[in-house]
Amino acid sequence: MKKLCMVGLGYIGLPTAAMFASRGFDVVGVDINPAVCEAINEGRAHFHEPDLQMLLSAAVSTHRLRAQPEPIEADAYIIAVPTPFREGNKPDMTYVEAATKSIAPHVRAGSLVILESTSPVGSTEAMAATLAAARPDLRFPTLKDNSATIDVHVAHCPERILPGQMLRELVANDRIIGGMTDACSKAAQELYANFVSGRCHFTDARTAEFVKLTENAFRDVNIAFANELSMICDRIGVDVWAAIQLANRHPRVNILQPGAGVGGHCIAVDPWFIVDAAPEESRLIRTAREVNDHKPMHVLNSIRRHADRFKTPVIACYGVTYKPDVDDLRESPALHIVEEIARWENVKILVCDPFIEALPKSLVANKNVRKVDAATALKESDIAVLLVSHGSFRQIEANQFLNKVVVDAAGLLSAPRRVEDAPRSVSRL
Ligand code: SAJ
Repeated sequence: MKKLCMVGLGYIGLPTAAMFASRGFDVVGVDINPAVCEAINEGRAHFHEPDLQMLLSAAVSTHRLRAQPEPIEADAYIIAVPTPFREGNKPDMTYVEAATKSIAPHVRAGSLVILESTSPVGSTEAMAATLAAARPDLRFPTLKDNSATIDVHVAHCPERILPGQMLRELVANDRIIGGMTDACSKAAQELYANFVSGRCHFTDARTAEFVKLTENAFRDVNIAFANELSMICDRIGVDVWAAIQLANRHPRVNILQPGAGVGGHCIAVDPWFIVDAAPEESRLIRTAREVNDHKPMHVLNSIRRHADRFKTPVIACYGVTYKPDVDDLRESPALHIVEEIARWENVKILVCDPFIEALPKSLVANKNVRKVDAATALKESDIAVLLVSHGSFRQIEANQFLNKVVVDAAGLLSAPRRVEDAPRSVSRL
């Protein structure tokens, strides 16, 4: 049985580790967070993702996956740790560096080391150099010599899976395989062939790093276009959702959806890695980031205008996660909006989100904020702020908001079928 060491058991590492275990690998997952290791060893996923719990339970109960704080000797290592940014929108590679150093004593001739974390161009090379410095007894690849004899294969194979559809995409998506040398690419492809049914595309490590950043920057720029349209439409009094829907009837137009802003740990972060590498040339990518980062403020201004018409408004906020149908609050623009409203005087806030069990930590201290179900939110609020289009919210009939003021940043009430279904006052953002 092949042994795999997965460093980082978060949103990418855990599903990937469980998938390898399901294909017969002996998987040791490594995480610096003891609570994460404990949950996994009890067979509990520490976040919600469709079918993950089932896959994990099977992997743990068959002893094919276990979690611990330290790496061990293995045939293959995958590093899937966070790559956030720090002040000045500069990439923070400390987790990748620490993970690399932690595996260095354990790699041996024949090992394969893969970096899956989304990383700035040059990171895989830097990872190989770190390993080489720690292990002078082994030969590591360099980008300069494709045919050199090496002991350890090193590659960048960026993850591309979409939260909410991770397990399906893990298997079905094409993969970019960026080996430091051709032999490294081949070794990495052989590993992923154990479960990937999509195609594996070979390239070099630097191109693979850039491709991944480009994918997320593409999405960010396109969401920024939609968000900019929404703010223009708000000013000129056009329903942006209807306008986009109609524009998309053109065979070569495919505009994405506006929203409360762009959240999560990927799209809102990765474009900065490109801007950091080539600031003068990345004007569009930087502007897109700025447009998307400004969108929550635009939504807040609209809520403020409506709230000012009430003495003590009760504001129901629908959705706090970073996107629909996930329980992930990381960099959530919706949560940021609710946190801001909670600072206002003389407002009461009802938070309604079927994906969270309790109020997020950042809101618990606020006495004017309560977590409620959808029925209570509807009954007790003056203003409905629609922030995330969770599936259950999409079932709510527009006429339920008839006597309310609505700020719709999620497109939930777009183009009501009958005019009489329209709320008393609605701002579509
Ligand atoms: N959003 C919009 N309008 C849209 C689509 C998304 O406002 O039309 C918002 C979402 O609400 C959310 C943010 O953008 O706040 C990001 O959501 P997302 O679904 O676009 O992407 P992520 O961050 O969940 O996952 C992305 C994916 N990348 C691409 O689609 C190019 C995923 O495939 C990557 O694996 C992931 O980043 C990652 O880990 O890099």
